[in-house]
Amino acid sequence: MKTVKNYLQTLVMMVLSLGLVLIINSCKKAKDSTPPSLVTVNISEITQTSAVSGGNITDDNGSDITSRGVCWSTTANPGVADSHTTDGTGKGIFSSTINGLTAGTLYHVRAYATNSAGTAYGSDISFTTASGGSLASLTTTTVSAITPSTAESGGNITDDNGSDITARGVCWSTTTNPVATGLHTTDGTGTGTFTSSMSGLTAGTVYYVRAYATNGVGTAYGNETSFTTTSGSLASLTTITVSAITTTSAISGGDITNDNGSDITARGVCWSTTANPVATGSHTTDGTGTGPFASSISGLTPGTVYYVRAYATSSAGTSYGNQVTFTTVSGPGLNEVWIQGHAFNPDTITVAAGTTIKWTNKDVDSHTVTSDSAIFESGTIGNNGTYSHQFNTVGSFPYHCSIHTEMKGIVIVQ
Ligand SMILES: [Cu+2]
Repeated sequence: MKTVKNYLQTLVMMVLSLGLVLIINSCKKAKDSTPPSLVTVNISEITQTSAVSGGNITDDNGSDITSRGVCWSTTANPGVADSHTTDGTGKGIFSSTINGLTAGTLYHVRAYATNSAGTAYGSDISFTTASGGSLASLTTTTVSAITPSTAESGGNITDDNGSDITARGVCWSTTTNPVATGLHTTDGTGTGTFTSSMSGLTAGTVYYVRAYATNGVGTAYGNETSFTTTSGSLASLTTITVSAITTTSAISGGDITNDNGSDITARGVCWSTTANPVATGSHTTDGTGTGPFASSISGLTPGTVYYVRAYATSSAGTSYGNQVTFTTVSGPGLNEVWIQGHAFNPDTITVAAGTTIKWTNKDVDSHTVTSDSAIFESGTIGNNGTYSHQFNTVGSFPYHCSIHTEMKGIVIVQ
């Protein structure tokens, strides 16, 4: 019995040991079968020859990380057989500096991590190193063809120094060292000479000019040169005699006989009830350029003397034609009714809703403005007295004088 019992005990022990070995082996195989999990860190600090990346090993999947870093290549999905860094061991985030790159070149990068199960990679990230070469070499062309508002210059790009010229021209300013982000021309691409036309200049003004050339490295400038725009002369013009005079409007205009070297940018007539009207006061705007033009003057007061001058503005300034005068027709103005000679003038007035109409009694006798349907009532209006009423409702509103009932008028509101 004892022998049998010992035999059974030994058998049980053997079975249990075998099971334990099997369990340990299976666990060990499970651990060894999975490489690490990781991602590639975005590229930063890109120069012509270097960049910074790295990785984040989120899980070693049960087996220690023995090697890690980034690998790179000019083709997709680089591996550890390609150029690579070695940046320590273990899980977590690590930074990798990539050196020895070529300027202006597309590279692919992957982080890698190695454990006993093998090497795993993060996603493929690509970037391009900074352009090679250096700023362009160029000179500024001496300024010529100077007028009060324009001038010509240009440049000669003698060398792009290894990076294509993508923009070129001249820039200018009334202060030294003009830059291409200010006033500038854009005159094509590439090396060689180019001409540039500057415009919109002010007469009799000192300007500073530099040619510029932009390549992949940045913007370079040629030597600075300066010039002074010629003094502009004011335009020569005459004022056209006033015609078609009404109570509130008239027609005039001007004739610009010579711009004297500076383009006419604004023209018209200006007017005032005092002498020597100026273009900053009441005025029309009637186009640009030389030659005759017509101007419609409106918004005038009836029976009033006005002074008119044509004006013309160029970069040299604003000049004026001869002064003419006229008197608007005496009578009721816009939205006005005169009570005159025992009659309403005009007897029919048409206005937009919301308009206030003003009656003025020009007679020695007193009158009234009395609505036929008692909507409005002025009471007695003496000599030179006035009455105003605002008409907000659309319709026809007949009225009369309650003292002289034969006097009739009508207000039509639209
Ligand atoms: Cu009356």
